[in-house]
Amino acid sequence: MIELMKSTAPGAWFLEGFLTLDEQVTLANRCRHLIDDDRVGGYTPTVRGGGKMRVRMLALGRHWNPLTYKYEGTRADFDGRPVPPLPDDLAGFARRAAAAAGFDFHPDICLINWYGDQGRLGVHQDKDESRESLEAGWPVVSLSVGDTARFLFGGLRRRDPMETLFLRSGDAFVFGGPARLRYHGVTRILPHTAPPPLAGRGRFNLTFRRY
Ligand code: MD3
Ligand code: FE
Repeated sequence: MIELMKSTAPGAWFLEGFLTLDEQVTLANRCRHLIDDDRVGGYTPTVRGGGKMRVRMLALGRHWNPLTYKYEGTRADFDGRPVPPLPDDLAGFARRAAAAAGFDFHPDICLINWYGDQGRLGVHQDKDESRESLEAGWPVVSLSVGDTARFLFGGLRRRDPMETLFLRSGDAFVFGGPARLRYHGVTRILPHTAPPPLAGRGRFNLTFRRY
C-alpha cells in the first residue's frame, strides 16, 4: 500500500493511502454498526441558532455538545444517554497514524461523521478540547473511508486564504502543533468515488482527539 507522507504545512501531515482496503472495509463496518446502534447511535445535531448539521455524528469517549461547544459525559442536547466508550482497536489506528508523524498520542475521544451525497461541514476551528491539550499541541488525527471529500484548509484567522485538498478513502491526516487551530471545512462529497467494496455507503470520517 502506498503511503505518501507530505507535510502540507508546519504540524500537518498528510498520509495518503494510510489504510489498506481491508482496513477501510473493517472501519466502515465498524462505524456503520456503531452509528446504527438503537440505544446510543449517531444523530444529526442541531447547532446554536437552530440549524441542522449536514452530517450524522457519533461521539465516543466524550460527547461534543453542538449547543454549548463543550465536551460532556452524557448526550445532553439529544437523548441524555451516557457516551459510548472509545474502543481500543479504533484508537489503535489513530496511534499508528500519529506515530508516523512523530507523536506518541493517546486519544480519548473519537468523533465519527457520516456524510451522504449532500453532506458538508462549515468552516470552523477545533478548539473545544482542554486548554492543556491545545497548549501541548496534541494532534487531531483524521481517517477517511468511503467517498472522496473536497476539503478546505485555511489559516489561523477565518479570513486567511484556504487551500483545497481531496480526502480520499484510506487517507489519514494528522494536525498537531502549529496546525492544530487552523480553520477547515468540507465543501462537498464526490458521490460514487469510493473503492468498489465500499460503494454506496457515503463517507465516514473519524477524528481522534485528546481531551
Ligand atoms: C485541521 N471533520 O470533525 S477531517 C471535524 O472530514 C472535522 O469530517 C472533517 O473537521 C471531516 O472537526 C475534516 C480533517 C480535520 C480534522 C480536524 C482538524 C482537519 C483539521 C483540526 C485542526 C486542523
Ligand atoms: Fe474540524
